[in-house]
Amino acid sequence: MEYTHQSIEQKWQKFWAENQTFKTSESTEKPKYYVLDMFPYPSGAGLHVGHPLGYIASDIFSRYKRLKGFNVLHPMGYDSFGLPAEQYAIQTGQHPAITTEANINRYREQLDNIGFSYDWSREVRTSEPNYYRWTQWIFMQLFDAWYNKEADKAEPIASLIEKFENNGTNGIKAESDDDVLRFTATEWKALSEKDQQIELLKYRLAFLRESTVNWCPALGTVLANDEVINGVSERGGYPVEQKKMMQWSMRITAYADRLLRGLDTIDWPEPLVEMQRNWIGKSVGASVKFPVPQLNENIEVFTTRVDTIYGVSFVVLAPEHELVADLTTASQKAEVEAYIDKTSKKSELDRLADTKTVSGAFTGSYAKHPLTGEDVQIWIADYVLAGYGTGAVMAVPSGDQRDYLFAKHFNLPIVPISDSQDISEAADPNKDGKYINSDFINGMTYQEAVPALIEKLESLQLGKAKINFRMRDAIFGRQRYWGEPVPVYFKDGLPYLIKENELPLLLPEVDKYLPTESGEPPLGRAEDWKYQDQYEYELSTMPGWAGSSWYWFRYMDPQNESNFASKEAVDYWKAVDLYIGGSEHATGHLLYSRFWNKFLKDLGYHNEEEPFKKLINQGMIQGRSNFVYRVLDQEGKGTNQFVSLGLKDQYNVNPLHVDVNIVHNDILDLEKFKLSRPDYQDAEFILENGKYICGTEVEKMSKSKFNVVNPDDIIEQYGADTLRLYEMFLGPLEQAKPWNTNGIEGVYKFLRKVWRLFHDAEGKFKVSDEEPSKAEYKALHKIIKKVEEDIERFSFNTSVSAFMICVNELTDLKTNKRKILEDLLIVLEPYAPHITEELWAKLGNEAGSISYANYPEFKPEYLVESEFAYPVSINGKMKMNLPLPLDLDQKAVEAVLNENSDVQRLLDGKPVKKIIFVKGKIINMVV
Ligand code: ANZ
Repeated sequence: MEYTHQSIEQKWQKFWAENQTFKTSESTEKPKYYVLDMFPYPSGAGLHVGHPLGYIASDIFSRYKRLKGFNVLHPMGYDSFGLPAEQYAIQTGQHPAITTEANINRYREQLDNIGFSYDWSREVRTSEPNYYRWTQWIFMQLFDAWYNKEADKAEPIASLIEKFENNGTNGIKAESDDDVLRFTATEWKALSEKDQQIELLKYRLAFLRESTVNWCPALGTVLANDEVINGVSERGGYPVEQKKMMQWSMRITAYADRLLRGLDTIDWPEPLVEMQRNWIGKSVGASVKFPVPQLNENIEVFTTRVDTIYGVSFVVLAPEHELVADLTTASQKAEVEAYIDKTSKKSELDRLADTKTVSGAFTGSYAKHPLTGEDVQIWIADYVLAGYGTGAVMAVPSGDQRDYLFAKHFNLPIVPISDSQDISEAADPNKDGKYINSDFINGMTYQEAVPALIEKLESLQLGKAKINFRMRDAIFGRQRYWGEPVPVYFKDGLPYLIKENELPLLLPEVDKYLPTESGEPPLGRAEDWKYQDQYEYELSTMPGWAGSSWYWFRYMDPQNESNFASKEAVDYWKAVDLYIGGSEHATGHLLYSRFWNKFLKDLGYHNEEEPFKKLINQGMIQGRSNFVYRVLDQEGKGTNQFVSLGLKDQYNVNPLHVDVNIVHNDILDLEKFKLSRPDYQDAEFILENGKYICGTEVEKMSKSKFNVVNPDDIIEQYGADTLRLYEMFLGPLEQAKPWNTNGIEGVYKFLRKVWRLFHDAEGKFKVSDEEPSKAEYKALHKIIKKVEEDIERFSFNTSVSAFMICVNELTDLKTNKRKILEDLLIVLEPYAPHITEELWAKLGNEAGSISYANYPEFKPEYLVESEFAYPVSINGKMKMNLPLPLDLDQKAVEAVLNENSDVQRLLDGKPVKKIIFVKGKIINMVV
């Protein structure tokens, strides 16, 4: 019998499903291991061969861990709320739930074909009410919580209310909005219910606030910062503008420091950790107040270089700064307003990116320098961002490049701060410029100057040390239909939570998936959709990242009706041990998940500070496009002639993408090409060596480039085991690499060779129970060791080549010994689960059990070399190599040398005075 992948693979996939082979439970003595894939958004296009790369790697790892005796949780599900299904719904009227369901079924079929060892009984779908009720529940906990800086954790809002009732705001250290009131307990109690709620909203971790948002008119929704790329929406590439709106937000900034510290405790790729660090953007500095006596106000600035304060020659506010209107004098009004108008059209990114053009406007007012008391001009300029720090800077042209350009442009004073000549390093504490221009810090080092200045500013009540984070609170709302409803209703204009036992708040039906005529989100169309028949529900839905910010918990206990997951399940599975997914989620999903994880920990629902202990980013698989070359006529018009790659330079040609599925090893299938499009029907070919060779190029895998390869087609032709091995064989997991089917035959051939080890020349199953030879054991133990080491370091590609070498060796040795083949199957099982199950069963083992076999123990003694080729020297000069058994001692070696005719010839009769022998290293004869 030959190796027939179709029947074998279908048989075992059916077997695994029917026997629930990979169903995982918590009641076992085995140690746990949790392997997670980033779950897919089920798009209409289905999977291409790039998608399963990470899934195959994680499946290999999961299967390996099972063989190593672990109780492995390896689940899969769908991130099924989101824009594409909704866009499709708008175009076609089809309910997004229906499209989503169809897409999920397609995905499931494709995933099943690859032979993954998922525990499908734990599948989750974020758009299902029994899932999103818990997303809503977490939102409610966040609404009902505040961040106590003293305890460095979130607490129920009740504890804050209690503090207000006992001591007012006295002694409270909380993360909050900037405009919180200060009050005594009596004053608090005297506040109306409404005013109390308004105040509490400034502390809640989920809260409503007016914020500047990325508004995308074409999509009719707000987008998160990481969904806007170069000023346009990530999806669709539509323009995005800045707009002020009342928005739900998440106080992720309360966790900034913990998010930063946690990065030191997890095993993630360094570039990803660095991206999160930059995104969080911790800056250690000071806030300094510049008094404005005429307004009886201070301009507060944030600076990381308080040591440059004696070089301040003006201050600059963001055009949106709240004091701008009051500061602007009558004569400057027109200019300032024109400038503000101009700025409002620029996105923050544009403002940051443009470091060359200098623009700004003078307000006409002056502030007092906090230490010298001198007047400094107050300007506005768009290089100062409203949302960062305090939205104002002290400008030091002799220390900061942008301030320098600004001063030069507007002819403002430049006050030197150090004796260094170079502007850019004028006061750089790392270069040894000395401070000048201030008796107070002259002669100090930077390390001395900073604390001295902060102390002085503190004593004047004009400044203090401050840590600033670049990260902003996360917007948590979209004006779209296909998302989780926010479990909130409004009474007197204020938000209130619905009751927990009213969850889930179901997504209502609407007649169209578009905003209402009055510009309200689509949920505004739902008829009679009111809380207790009278109160308006929140009409925006949760953002795409809500459902994915906690999904790994739901897999632990997916059917739980009374909790997001039971305490027992959470205590057992703890955190994800290995997480594999794309690097595009660096600052979105991976940051939000860490935030929600920490929050749920603070409330006592679990004990893990970090959700994903180890993370690997799989590299992108790019497409490998093929081209044909259409010959052009004199006028440059396309003819029906196509010239092969090697001859194309002799013609005037137009390269055209050709579907990679009708090209084999870069050779075009001429008949299929003619059939592929009506205008190719009469195509004529200029061939080389009787073949049409196509050109190639590596590009993104995309329909428009005709280079999409569907895993189903590969599986049909070569089988899932070949696909799995081949995807790994392409190169290191983390690296980007082009898909290239050219080498797949080699992998397929390898599996046929494996098959043949178990069969005789007539194809009859035949293994022997004889004791294997040393050479056979050696080949086996080499692969046992290699694969174990490779998988532990996530180097999957190197295992595949090692398998090939091993099977070649065993083929040469004509191995068919059970003792060798049985272990070989176990080692190969994670990579090629179907063929190994089949052969395992043929060996007479209990069906299906190879997934739970024991990974063979590596025995080093089989690899110990028994022979060594000694370099033999005479008087220190190397003369020859002499292979000898390694267990020979000096005496035995001397005897061999005496007998050996080659050695004797070299000695040419000279008497040997001494033989220096180092076991396993050298022989030197002194004559
Ligand atoms: C005076 C100074 C002198 C500064 C000097 C730098 C160099 P990071 O590291 O990014 O936190 N800054 C503060 N708020 C700003 C805002 N809203 N928009 C634009 N720039 C702002 O940098 C903080 C520094 O960036 C601050 O320190 C401030 O300029 C500026 F030789 O103050 B510095």
